[in-house]
Amino acid sequence: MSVSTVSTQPFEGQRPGTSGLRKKVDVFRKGNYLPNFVQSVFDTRPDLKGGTLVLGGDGRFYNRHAVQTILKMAAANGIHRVLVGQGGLLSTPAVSAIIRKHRAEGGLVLSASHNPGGPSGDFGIKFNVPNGGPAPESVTEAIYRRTQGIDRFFIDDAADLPINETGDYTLGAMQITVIDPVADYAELMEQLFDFDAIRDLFTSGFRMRFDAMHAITGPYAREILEHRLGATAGTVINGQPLEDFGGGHPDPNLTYAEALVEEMYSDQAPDLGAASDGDGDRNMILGPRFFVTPSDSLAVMAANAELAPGYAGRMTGVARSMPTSQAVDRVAEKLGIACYETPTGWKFFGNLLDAGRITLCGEESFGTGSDHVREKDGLWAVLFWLTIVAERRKSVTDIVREHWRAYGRNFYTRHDYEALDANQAKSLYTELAEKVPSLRGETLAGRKVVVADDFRYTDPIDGSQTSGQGLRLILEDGSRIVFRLSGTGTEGATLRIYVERFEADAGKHEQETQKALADLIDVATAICQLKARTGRDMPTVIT
Ligand code: VG1
Ligand code: CO
Repeated sequence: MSVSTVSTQPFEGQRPGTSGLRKKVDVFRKGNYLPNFVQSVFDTRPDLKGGTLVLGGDGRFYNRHAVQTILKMAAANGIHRVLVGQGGLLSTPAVSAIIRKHRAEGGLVLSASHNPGGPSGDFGIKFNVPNGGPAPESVTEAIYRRTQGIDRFFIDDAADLPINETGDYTLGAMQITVIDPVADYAELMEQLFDFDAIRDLFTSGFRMRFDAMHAITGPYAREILEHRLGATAGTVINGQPLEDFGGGHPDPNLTYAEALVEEMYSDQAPDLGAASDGDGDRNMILGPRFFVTPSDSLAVMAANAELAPGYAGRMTGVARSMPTSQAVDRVAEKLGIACYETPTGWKFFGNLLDAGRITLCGEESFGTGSDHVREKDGLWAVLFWLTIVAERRKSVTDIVREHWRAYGRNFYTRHDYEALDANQAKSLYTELAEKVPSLRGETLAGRKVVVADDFRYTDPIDGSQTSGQGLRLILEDGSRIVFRLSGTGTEGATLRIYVERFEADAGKHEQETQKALADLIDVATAICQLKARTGRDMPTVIT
């Protein structure tokens, strides 16, 4: 084998955001942009030398090229073994499961998740640590610091590796094992859920539609839902991973999962609709003409966890990201288990999961997961819902309505203003951050403001601190308005406004969400002077 040492120069802006380094494909294709970042990971993670690396991505444009480059760099950096998904494919939760099962020293996930793909879309790369989860900030910051001083990288001059068939190869002293992307993951799911019970549900005539959005979950969903669980062929739509996701935006929400939403709101709607995102860690759950908010989904799962074999009798606690609604808090209180509030991004759940403090966790952004891996997990959430339906034999809608009757309803919405001018958004946010503390004690929408701050978090396990995690206004009745700037976008800036209000009165649970929250939404947009500063008065996406 012949290893080259290639001299290089640092690029600006290689600091990972909420979830990895995400940029336009054009940026990744510039010179040594990708090798610089990968070498920075290898340089800051000495354990990888002589160790095992898991490698795969969501199949978007540039995935194949990046896999080849990383394999050759891994060999040149003395990695002992790489487990790579066939065709370079692996979902984010599968990477997490494989790192854990094979005790790997880390993994590289190639994905920009819910961001669009294709040559003019986005690409991304994320490093996961040995617990299977996204690297904590201390690690991403070390990688970032390294990118600022990098002056060389190592690469093997080999020809491209055959990754289309499973099997073992060597590249110099490094072993490459091309694995079936689905096998380990499917086996884990069989341990957590009663597949016989779900199979019976399908046999009884239960119909579902799963929209893989031409992203990574297609092969996983077909194998698990159609082959192992007996859902009828055609249950999975858009199941073929495509480099540009078929031109779509692989974000499973009411705006971008058009085909699914149209069917679920038609007279032919199946009993359950679900979708996942680019890299397979998000999920959306729908009943006929009924949308389950991700915050409610987490609460319903926690309340019904005893029905799933993998969770019965072992719920220690739950966690949610700060902007996620407080619906799950009510369940935790009733169950008498702990409930933690963390900053946005899955990396903040890692320590709590490792320490056994929590069993389930989730975010309002269509993410739910548990201690089975260290990432959120789209298909897992779907299997959890199928379990609840199979055991209770009730519709998705009835399950949620009954939940509201038992716990009260947390009306919740998120308004995203995407692709704002970056400078305008920054100045809006900076000035808002200055103004927020002064609102404490004021009256907004008829209620007194009791908390007005910028959310900061101290990790209860390792004491690490994180600040600047979102501006909060909490009113005396528990209602909340939260502002955040996205850390995953690649075009301009995205402002997210989260609004929540609790309603105990079951007679008022059927209100339309936007109406139920109208006064708080008006207050939120007025406080940040949205229209005057950005020219926008309509969100890009409402969830
Ligand atoms: C968004 C979500 C956040 C999620 C992150 C990664 O981040 O709000 O909850 O963890 O995406 O999800 P931001 O910074 O844009 O708000 V994924 O599916 O992109 O890995
Ligand atoms: Co994702």
